[in-house]
Amino acid sequence: MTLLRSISLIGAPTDIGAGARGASMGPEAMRVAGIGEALRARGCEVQDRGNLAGPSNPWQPPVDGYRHLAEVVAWNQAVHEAVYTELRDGRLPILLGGDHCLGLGSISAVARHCREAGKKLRILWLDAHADFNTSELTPSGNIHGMPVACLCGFGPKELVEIGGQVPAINPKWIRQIGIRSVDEGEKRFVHEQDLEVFDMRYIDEMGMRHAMELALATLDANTHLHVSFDVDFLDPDIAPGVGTTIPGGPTYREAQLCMEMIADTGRMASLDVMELNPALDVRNKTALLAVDLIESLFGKSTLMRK
Ligand code: HAR
Ligand code: MN
Ligand code: MN
Ligand code: MN
Repeated sequence: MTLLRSISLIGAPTDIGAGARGASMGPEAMRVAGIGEALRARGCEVQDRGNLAGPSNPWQPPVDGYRHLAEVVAWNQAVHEAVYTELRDGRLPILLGGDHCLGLGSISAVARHCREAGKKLRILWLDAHADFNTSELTPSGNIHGMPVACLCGFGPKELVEIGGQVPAINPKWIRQIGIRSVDEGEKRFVHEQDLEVFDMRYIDEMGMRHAMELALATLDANTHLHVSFDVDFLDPDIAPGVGTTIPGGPTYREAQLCMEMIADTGRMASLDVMELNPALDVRNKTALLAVDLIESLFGKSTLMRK
């Protein structure tokens, strides 16, 4: 197991791309839930870089299919630089969101790092949503529903160009897990671009184990595995603290297995923890659950098996 053990926590306190206010409080809720201490207890060296700064949320309606585009660009530029710097220094960045529009800044930085380091990139997108909308397809204009499309080159110039190279990634590098809410036009686009999706129907029929075996099948020793964990991936019964709850998500055990199988690969080299909304949580339980699952991502249960 060659897990990177030098970790940098990066807070991105904004809900600029979301349809509900409150994900801006996510980074602090994760700290209060003990993310730093939990990782140190796993033997990691942890630096908390504090919070990035960016524009406040003006709470305006969409313009030409995008809400808050200029502010989303500014936040993503800050995230891109911060994540890129940590990777360049050989560290494992954990981005504490913040809404999922910031996956664009984070993953474009990871892609840039992989290009320079000659690494193969695989992205696990754990989410109830495909986040594959464009300004024509979106029902809301909320950019947290668009980061995957932007990474694949479909979006406004200012966003798709953040990592330097357009597109930042190839759709073939992505595996989506837990998907159960996709808009009509978005669905067609997911098929058109041939995203590899293990939706809840697949997980119901084949089980989390089989889904993850396939999702992780093409990793090799030269692979950088990025995990983008949208907390709304989890069933709302166990994780109510998100802005867009969708019933029928993975149970506690299914989510643990998913994280454990990722840990077993030893290839995870960067992580986003997104969409946690403390304003909608109950006594910080969703943040505590996220910390518990992140411990598994860093191998907490491995000693029990081997
Ligand atoms: N698909 C819907 C939209 O585009 C909802 C997107 C919600 N996205 C997140 N992140 N919460 O996954 O508006
Ligand atoms: Mn590296
Ligand atoms: Mn998402
Ligand atoms: Mn989501």
